[in-house]
Amino acid sequence: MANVIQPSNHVGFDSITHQIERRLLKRGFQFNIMVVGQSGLGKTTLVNTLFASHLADSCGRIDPSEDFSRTPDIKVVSHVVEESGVRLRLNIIDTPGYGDQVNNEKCWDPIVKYIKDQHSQYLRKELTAQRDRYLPDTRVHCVLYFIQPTGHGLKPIDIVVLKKLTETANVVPVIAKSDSLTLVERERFKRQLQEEFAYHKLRLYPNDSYEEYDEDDRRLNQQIKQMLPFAIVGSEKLVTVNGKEVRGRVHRWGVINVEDEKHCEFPHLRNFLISTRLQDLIETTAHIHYESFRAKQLLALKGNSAAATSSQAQHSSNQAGSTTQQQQQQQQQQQQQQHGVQPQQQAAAAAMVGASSSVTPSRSGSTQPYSNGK
Ligand SMILES: Nc1nc2c(ncn2[C@@H]2O[C@H](COP(=O)(O)OP(=O)(O)OP(=O)(O)O)[C@@H](O)[C@H]2O)c(=O)[nH]1
Ligand SMILES: [Mg+2]
Repeated sequence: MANVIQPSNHVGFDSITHQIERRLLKRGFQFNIMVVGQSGLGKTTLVNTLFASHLADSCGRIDPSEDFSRTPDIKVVSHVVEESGVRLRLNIIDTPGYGDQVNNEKCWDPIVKYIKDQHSQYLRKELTAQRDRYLPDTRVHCVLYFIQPTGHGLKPIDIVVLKKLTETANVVPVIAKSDSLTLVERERFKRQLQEEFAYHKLRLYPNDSYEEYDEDDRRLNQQIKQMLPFAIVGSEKLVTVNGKEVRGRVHRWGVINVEDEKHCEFPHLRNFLISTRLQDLIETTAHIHYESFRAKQLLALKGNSAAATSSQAQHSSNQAGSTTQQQQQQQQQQQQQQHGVQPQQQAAAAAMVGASSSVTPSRSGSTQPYSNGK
């Protein structure tokens, strides 16, 4: 490694961080977050609680005469939030709850497809000849996965959906509506879920395999893993507690203050998502999930073009083979005229020529594109 030289006078290149900061502030940041889980677990409500503003319509039924109105399709709400001059473009992807149909097979497919579609859109833009300097990023940076507060561990549908989601995105699990659990139940449920995550080998966020993580990052990741899944409570309603307006849920016996960490872990989740891991979620999406998608797609593309070239080669070799076949037949006819060979024997010989001529070129056709690509 080159020697590090300390200049004797101030040169000024230490201002590069400010220069980068100014450029980044001008450009702004993009964060895409998705909420996934079974019906009625408070996904839409949490989205609005998280960013302290009404961003999506919650679908709870207020008037009994109304129909149950649920989030019907995948809905993307875009907002720009600004704090101390930092502009954050926020895409919130609210998904319809699943799991309450008679047949729940593949009900999560549209959600997984949405995530993959964003990756393929980005890849397409990246591969165009004249691409934009900054590609619009719609890749899902974080999936908040809602677990029902049953106290009995994961349901089979949770395991299936979590497996699918963790293959394509950063997944952060949360215990929904945790106000229905006592503190002891909540802790026990959390430990049980952590054991199940390990047993089913679910690669949840944070993923230690990311090579950019140093010792400190890995230590922090261990602490985060101990806290997952966050036991949250959501509410859009403002209530007055000690003369202060807070987001909370009013019960006969008192008020749950969503913002109070003694009541629930919503403040931990918000702190984790927005204050400490926002950049890491964006970066790991690009470097782990998108990279693996990109590599798979490009290898498949290469494989397809190799197959196409090989079949083309085979086709032309077959043509060459049939020409040879015709020549052979003519020769044999001449021989027959000379030596009196039977027509059946002639046909068998022609077939053999055809077969052998089709094998040889196809071998070279399939290997060539790979060596070209190297
Ligand atoms: N007790 C309790 N109720 C909640 C909580 N969060 C939301 N709710 C209520 O649960 C009901 C459903 O909330 P939504 O946010 O519409 O649920 P959802 O998961 O978006 O539902 P779908 O779109 O149908 O999947 C509403 O009446 C909410 O007020 C919570 O943390 N605790
Ligand atoms: Mg909803």
